[in-house]
Amino acid sequence: MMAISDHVNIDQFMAGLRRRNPGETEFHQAVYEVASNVFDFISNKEIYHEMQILRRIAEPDRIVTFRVCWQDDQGNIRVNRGYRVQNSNAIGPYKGGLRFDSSVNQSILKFLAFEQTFKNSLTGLPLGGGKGGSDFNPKGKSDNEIMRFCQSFMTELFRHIGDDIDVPAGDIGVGAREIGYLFGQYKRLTNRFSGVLTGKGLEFGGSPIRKEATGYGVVYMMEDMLSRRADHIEGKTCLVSGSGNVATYTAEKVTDLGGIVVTMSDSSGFVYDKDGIDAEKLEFIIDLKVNRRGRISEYAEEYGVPFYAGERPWRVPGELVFPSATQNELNPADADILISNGCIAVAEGANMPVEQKGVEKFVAAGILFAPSKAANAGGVAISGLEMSQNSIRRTWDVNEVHQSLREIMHNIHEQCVEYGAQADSDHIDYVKGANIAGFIKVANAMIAYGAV
Ligand code: NDP
Ligand code: 2IT
Repeated sequence: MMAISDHVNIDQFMAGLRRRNPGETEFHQAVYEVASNVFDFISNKEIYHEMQILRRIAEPDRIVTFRVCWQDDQGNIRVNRGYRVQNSNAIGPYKGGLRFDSSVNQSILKFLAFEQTFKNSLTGLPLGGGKGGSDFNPKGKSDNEIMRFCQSFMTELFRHIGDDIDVPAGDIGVGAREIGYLFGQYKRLTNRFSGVLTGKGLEFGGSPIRKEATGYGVVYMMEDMLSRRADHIEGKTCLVSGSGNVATYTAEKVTDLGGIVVTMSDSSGFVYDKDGIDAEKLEFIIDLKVNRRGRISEYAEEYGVPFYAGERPWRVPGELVFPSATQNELNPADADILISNGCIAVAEGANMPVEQKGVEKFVAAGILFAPSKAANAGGVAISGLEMSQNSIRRTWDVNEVHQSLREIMHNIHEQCVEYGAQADSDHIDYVKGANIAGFIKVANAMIAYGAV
């Protein structure tokens, strides 16, 4: 057996990872963030070194890529690339969303599948980690084009998934409409009605609260962090970015709890409504984004508030910050501005929305900072409960599922507190807590399996 001092250090580990995965910057970023905590934690735990646990989690079990050929409304043949990254099924079937966005590439999906592995572990449910999607750009496509694309995508993907194998769900560009088309095609190809996808419509096996779960969960995480400091959301000015699934239900729950959401955004800019985006205005946004697939600038026209084209909301003063659009949407300079404008807490709704150096600034400033793998785990948690309901062929009551979401988020908060507690202060390092708590369960399962 190697002596501990012979093990690679984090710089050597990262150099190897970069060499094996050239150009995959998002993947490097996500692995580094976990490794920087895990290396410390395992420094005196020989078995994790001996079994090469982190090295193995950072090498996906498999990656499937495939051509997705479809016809647009003009009859043109179009070609996109489909992917499924099956990162780890150490503690359950691969589980994670599908993203349809022109930016999708292997690096982004590997980072998301890697993160998902730890996030799913934090939920306490038997869920492995995966992610998939396509560089297909849904913007401006007709309903029929979306349907044809989804059918073609599933015509290859169906070979690689299954209710006990790999269970995809939504992510950017994949919502209820796309899940309906994907599930319809899976059922047609296999003649099986199973829980192979989550986020399904309530009429065909979907779970109550799944639609709301990610956003609500993010706010519950924020509530728990604040309540540890005897503080609360009520009366606080809140900045939300994005106007999709996560952002919308984050805004809804913040408003329910008495917070004031003053910004929302999309990929073209942000709106600033100093009076607050209340429940009625949020209905407008849901209709705009889900039904009419319009631009957030239309909100500014409707309510006579400013729209800032090409900008993100981070220079608006706010106490609570919920980045809920996409990765790396908040940089270290934004973090400086937010800190100097009185921000007290950040909960990441999107996956890895804050750049690593931005995270370090928030943590160093003593800002409460809930990383995505903890804060946005409510969505996949309710996906896990959707799988349970599908397995027993029952649908649970909405209140029961909602209560479970609350408990799961509370439990995630407690795990972060346990593993993120600082020896010399009362401050919790939620980033460290989430990384270590998420790692342990996966790592111990892998040790039990031996070298596989
Ligand atoms: P949606 O597609 O519903 O919404 C995405 C939102 O983000 C839209 O407002 C979109 O604007 C905006 N956006 C997308 N890309 C960019 C960009 N490059 N710059 C600025 N804005 C952008 O996706 P979700 O709400 O589902 O996902 C948002 C984030 O949350 C992602 O990081 C996702 O991985 C994460 N997440 C999602 C979960 C879920 O259950 N859905 C669970 C956990 C995390 P536009 O309308 O212009 O495209
Ligand atoms: O990033 C995520 O956790 C999701 N997109 C949800 C995954 C899921 O399987 O519900």
